[in-house]
Amino acid sequence: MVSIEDYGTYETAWCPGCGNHSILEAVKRGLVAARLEPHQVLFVSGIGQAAKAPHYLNANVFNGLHGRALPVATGAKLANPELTVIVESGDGCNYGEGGNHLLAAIRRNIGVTLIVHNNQVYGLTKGQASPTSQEGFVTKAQPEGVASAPFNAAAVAVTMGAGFVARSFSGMIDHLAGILPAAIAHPGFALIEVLQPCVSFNKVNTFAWYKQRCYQLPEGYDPGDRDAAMRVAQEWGERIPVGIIYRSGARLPLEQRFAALHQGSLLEREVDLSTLKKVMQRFV
Ligand SMILES: Cc1ncc(C[n+]2csc(CCOP(=O)(O)OP(=O)(O)O)c2C)c(N)n1
Ligand code: SF4
Ligand SMILES: [Mg+2]
Repeated sequence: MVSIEDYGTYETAWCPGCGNHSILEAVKRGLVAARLEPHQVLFVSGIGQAAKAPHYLNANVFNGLHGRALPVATGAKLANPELTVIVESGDGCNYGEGGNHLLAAIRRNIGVTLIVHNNQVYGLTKGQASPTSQEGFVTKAQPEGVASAPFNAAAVAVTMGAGFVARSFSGMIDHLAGILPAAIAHPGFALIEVLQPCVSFNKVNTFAWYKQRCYQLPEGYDPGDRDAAMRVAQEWGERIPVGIIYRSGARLPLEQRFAALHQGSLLEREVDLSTLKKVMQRFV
């Protein structure tokens, strides 16, 4: 039986007090709760402090380019649908440079779980504004304060009909560990946004700032009610809801839509080199 030790313990390069430490712990606990062995899981990440998280896990890892984790994860899932594919990266990586890939993943409904560490800043590159930085947030690169309105991923995901949309907070390890197995079990694209402090470069949205605001969705909340989910997803400010905001199994995942893939995974197929050569000849 899988245990938390199977996922290893490694020295990290994160600042003491960074929310990433708790997220890493919650992810390990969530994988164990999902009864997944390390060899059954592939983590794909981009570049950033959050994107280092899979480096500290004993599982399969592909570390791609900044903003480009989702296309790699999509390819991996199509080639081997048996694999549990998880993308883990930051708000800059997934909502900025990789923003269009996020929209494509939702539209395609690829069976990948996306964990976004949202610290509302670019941590690795030392504190520039990210797409989720709040208006007026002052940085060395934005000395007059951020002029753009922040990106609300949960609201966008619900609007676009993503089948699993959740939010958690690095200060709630059990909460996040509880959501992860549900996201992994969801057939199709699942988004978990995790709010986290960056103690070095975000002195506004601190641990206390999130702790004061984050509240768990009440017992009777129905994540199947899309209108309610639209309202909840847009709530941000003095109160920030955490939990499974929206869940719907209405759409088939991308990896189940192609007739060619019904004959077994690409991974298991023989490579027919003679046919491949004939195809290549046409381009000579
Ligand atoms: C194509 C490309 N553009 C920009 C960068 C520089 N870069 C690396 S990490 C990063 C931002 C990281 O922010 P985020 O994704 O929020 O992660 P965090 O460090 O906050 O966890 C940027 C802009 C890069 N490495 N590659
Ligand atoms: S700079 Fe911020 S995000 Fe990076 S390790 Fe330090 S606290 Fe965490
Ligand atoms: Mg960030």
